[in-house]
Amino acid sequence: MLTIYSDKHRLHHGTELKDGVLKPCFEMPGRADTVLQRIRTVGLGEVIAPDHFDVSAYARVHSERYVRFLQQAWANWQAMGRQHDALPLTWPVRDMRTDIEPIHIDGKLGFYAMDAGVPITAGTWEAVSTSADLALTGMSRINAGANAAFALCRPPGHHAATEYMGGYCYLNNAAIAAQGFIDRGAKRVAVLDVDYHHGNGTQTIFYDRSDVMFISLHGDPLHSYPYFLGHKDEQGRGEGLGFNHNYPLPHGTDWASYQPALQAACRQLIDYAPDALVVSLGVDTFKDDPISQFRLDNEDYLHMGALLASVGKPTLFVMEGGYMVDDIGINAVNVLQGFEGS
Ligand code: OKP
Ligand code: ZN
Repeated sequence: MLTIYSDKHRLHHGTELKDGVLKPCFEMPGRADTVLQRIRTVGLGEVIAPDHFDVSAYARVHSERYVRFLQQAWANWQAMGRQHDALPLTWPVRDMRTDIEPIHIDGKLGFYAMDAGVPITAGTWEAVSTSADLALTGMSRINAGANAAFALCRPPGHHAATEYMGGYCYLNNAAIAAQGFIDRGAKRVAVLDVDYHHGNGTQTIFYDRSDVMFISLHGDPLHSYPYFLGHKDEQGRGEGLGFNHNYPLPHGTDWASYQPALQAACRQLIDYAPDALVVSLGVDTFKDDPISQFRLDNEDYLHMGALLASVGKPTLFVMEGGYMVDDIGINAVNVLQGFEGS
């Protein structure tokens, strides 16, 4: 399988507010390095650099003012004489106003963020725009006839919505790629999100649409981040009603209880008959993941890949989460090898 990768992910490495303490993010450069190393070890296939895309491709699913904010946030932060990572601290909850964008950078950060897990640093824009380009390059290769591709994205994207970042995510790589397929003539595209965390950003972006189906298997939001979206009764709205499917699963879910949910999701994908499938591939469902609560084991990811292949559609894999750095390479590449039937 073709992999799209860039070293530019290393430009982004920051701190997050976790358990009341500012710590290095679990989402760190070593993650992508480990996956790339595994790809080379097993000889998965060619590894290519991304093509460059215009920001207008990102603005197909994000607002223009949000993309501009991401581009300018570090400069605005630095202009205040600050040197540490830019992090939000004040949010417009419930009855506060969201119709006026603040001018002060602290106001902008809260306005465009859902949590304090999204540090903006000097290299963040370069890394996140390149990450989106990886997904777009994979999309364009599949559009040109490839059966599958793996965009080794870092930072991940599935928590980022039209106008906000969150949970290590800035630009929604999977959504940008799905929209890319539509913009090149696809009638229907499906996004299947197997990351441990609900893909709130992707769901929200396509919630009113029937041309992009979203299906997510994830830790029940009653107990797991992102807490405020991902319940079963979220099925889409208007035109999009019936084109959003959530499978919230309990703590301790292992392959025996995960497999039937994935099977059901694959049946829905087959019935929908999309022109292309985008898989938001998080492997934080692993038993030893430091921030998640499922119990999948290394070889379960081979079965996951085989099940995804049974959908029988051109498939773009987009890297999302997975924080047990020692195993992220084995687990992610097992999905790709399982998909290829090896
Ligand atoms: C990202 B992905 C607040 C952020 C809490 C939540 C984990 C984000 C997971 N400080 N972190 O879905 O793997
Ligand atoms: Zn995750």
